[in-house]
Amino acid sequence: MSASEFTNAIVRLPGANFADGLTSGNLGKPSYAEALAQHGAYCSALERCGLRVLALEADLQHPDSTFVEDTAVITSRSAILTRPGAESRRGEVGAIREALRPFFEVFRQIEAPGTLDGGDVCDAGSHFFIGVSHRTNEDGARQLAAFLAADGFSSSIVDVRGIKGALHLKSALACVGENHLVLWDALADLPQFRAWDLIRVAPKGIGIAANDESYAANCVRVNGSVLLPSGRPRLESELQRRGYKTLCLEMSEFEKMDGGLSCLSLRF
Ligand code: CIR
Repeated sequence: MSASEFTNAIVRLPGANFADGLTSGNLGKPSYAEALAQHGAYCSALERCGLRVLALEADLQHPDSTFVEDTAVITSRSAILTRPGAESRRGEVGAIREALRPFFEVFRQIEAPGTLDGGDVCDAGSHFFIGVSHRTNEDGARQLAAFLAADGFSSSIVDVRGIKGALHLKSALACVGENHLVLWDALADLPQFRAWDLIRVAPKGIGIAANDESYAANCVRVNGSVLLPSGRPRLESELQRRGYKTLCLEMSEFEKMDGGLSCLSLRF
């Protein structure tokens, strides 16, 4: 079950050079004005869920820095600073450490040769799933598992390197609480998820959603609500059917840069 009672969030405004960040997609160039508007709506949604939102200024040195989630893993006991897999993103971490300083006493750091992106870490309550991806390597995953174990959390590794389209584990997996995982079909048969109730997001839908809803696997439980990208009615109704309150957000400009809902904030 996900520990989803949060009081704070840290976000960073997208910069005017946001479109210069890393992307593998072919969805076109994002509009800065629309990204700002979508980011504003995202922050308002977090506030509506009861969070105090600390919004950091845009960092033009790092066009991907609005995706703050990749720079730290937060547990109830400590803040673990990452060493992002993309070299262009490593300089984002220092400022996040400063922003987190007032909130945490215990800081840990992933060290070379380990690499780890927060997008590869799925907090499922007392257990964490750690993705090994093209960003997070085995050494980074092992370092994180050791830090988590020291704090009393179990973890398991999920290798997503062979899963097409999965930049990170959380591109394809979310824990929404009450023993429910939202995940891509491609992960559904793995033994790591056997004890969980699975809500599958298939690449191609049927009926009311014939479109590809896979982007919505990156949804986020925030206190009483599940935030998900708008335009994915099949997942939305699957969540509602199980009693979840849903809140849909327009995320098109972040999707163009391979970013999902979870990566726009650190929640604690
Ligand atoms: C990157 O490629 O690093 C950014 N353009 C997107 C990062 C998205 N992060 C995430 O989903 N946790």
